Amino acid sequence: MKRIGRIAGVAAILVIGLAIAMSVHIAFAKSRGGVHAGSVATVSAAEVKIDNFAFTPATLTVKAGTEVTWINRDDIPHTVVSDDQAIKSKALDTDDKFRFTFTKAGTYTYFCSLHPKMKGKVVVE
Ligand SMILES: [Cu+2]
Repeated sequence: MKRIGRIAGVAAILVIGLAIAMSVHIAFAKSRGGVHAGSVATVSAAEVKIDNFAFTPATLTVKAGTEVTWINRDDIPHTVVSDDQAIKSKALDTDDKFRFTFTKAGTYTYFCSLHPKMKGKVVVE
């Protein structure tokens, strides 16, 4: 429980930090006469849930530049490892997240190294 409390604390600090950074950025952009095209990067995001020994959605289709977050909603650890090992998470405990930004189009198949029957796919357009 102690460890979970510490992780939650760190996560809260990160979220608060991000919120401050974003509001500062927006305030700065406004002070310059509004947000013009290109001043704020368009970041798209997608999420894959890990639950009951499965990745959901099993096939995720995103645009290049998308940050994908895997979140483990299972009560046992899982990993996210691409077939070519280029993407490799640590063991994710319950509610742990793993993020990867896909910059190149292609089909990325992955699995859980702890339970190799768990497979998923990200299609980057
Ligand atoms: Cu697993």
